[in-house]
Amino acid sequence: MGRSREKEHTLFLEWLLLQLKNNPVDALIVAGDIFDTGTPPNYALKLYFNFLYKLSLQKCNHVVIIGGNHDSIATLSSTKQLLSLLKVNVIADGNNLEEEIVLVKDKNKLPIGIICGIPFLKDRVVRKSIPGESYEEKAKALIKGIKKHYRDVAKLASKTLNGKSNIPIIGTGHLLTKGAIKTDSEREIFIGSLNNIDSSLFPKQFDYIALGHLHRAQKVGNSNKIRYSGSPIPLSFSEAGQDKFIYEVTIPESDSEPNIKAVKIPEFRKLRRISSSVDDVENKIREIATDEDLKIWIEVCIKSGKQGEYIHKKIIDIATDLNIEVLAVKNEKEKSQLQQNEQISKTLKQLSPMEVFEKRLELEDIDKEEAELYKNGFREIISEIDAEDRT
Ligand SMILES: [Mn+2]
Repeated sequence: MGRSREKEHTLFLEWLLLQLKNNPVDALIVAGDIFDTGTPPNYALKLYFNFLYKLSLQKCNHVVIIGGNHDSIATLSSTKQLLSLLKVNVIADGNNLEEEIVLVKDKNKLPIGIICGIPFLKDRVVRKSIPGESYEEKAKALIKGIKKHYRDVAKLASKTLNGKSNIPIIGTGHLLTKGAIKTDSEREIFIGSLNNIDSSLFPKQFDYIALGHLHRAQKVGNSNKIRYSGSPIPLSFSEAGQDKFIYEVTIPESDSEPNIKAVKIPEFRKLRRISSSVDDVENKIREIATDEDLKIWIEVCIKSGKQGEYIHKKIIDIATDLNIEVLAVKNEKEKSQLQQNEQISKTLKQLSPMEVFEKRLELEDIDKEEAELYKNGFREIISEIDAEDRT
């Protein structure tokens, strides 16, 4: 929506540094999607490097950063060697298994744990292309490849420990697993039926699994020790008001379960969705008004009542007086009426590449199943492009 999130990210990183200062940990894991794009703006790079520099001055001896589907392998790798001087392990791609094994040591240099840093695994990293393979065969081979990669890393970790079973192994990865709850702002990772990857993917050797990709903090399935930490700030109005967390995980020396503490991240800027009739909208906006350092951002959905330019202007005026910024006013009624009406004329700018593709497919005389296959293929292409360098 054309707004910079620099302030919120700055405040979050300052808060995180303070948390780690007051409560030092042996290792910090950042489970991918360090940046939102392959070509991050300079302010974002500055925040990243300054954070890692400041953290290196505190007591955190290990930082593990893995690449996500939004990250460019080239961007993350370019400063990998330099960052290793600050005890930051950047694992950008899955091409080198040894690199994914990070030995965590205490202040006497004795090993106290292993972190298996598994980045977002691109198709070409885990699957050999075979000519003439069908879409389903490719998807199957991909899932097999991902599972094998996780197993191989876990095996290598066990081998590194050489029988010392009291040392915990922590896995970290960036992927979408079955049964997880999405919001509408995660860019789709779509590789075949990747949704079929369930928590059985994760090797038994792992004592805890820190996952990235989904924006909502959550457990995977019924397991307490497989978790998505979620994003530190809400990235769209679909996440408005959602609590955000970092997880502080303590793994006991005995074989017992890890101790997990969810530490709530302050809401540095409030995002709120207001759904209301025209008559009630002023009251609803007044209800959320508080004295915040950063202006509250709202999205207003008008469900009923007289609409028009005048109403939109009135909403913006009310909000401005209350130090609230209106990012969007949506007309719910109009939208549902339009959806019923087939003759929506949209400009190309309003459509996503997927929607354009779907519209084109509608012109073809093919059955639903076949159309689904084409759509899946197209999603795969989009997710590949998203993961590449974009300018
Ligand atoms: Mn992701």
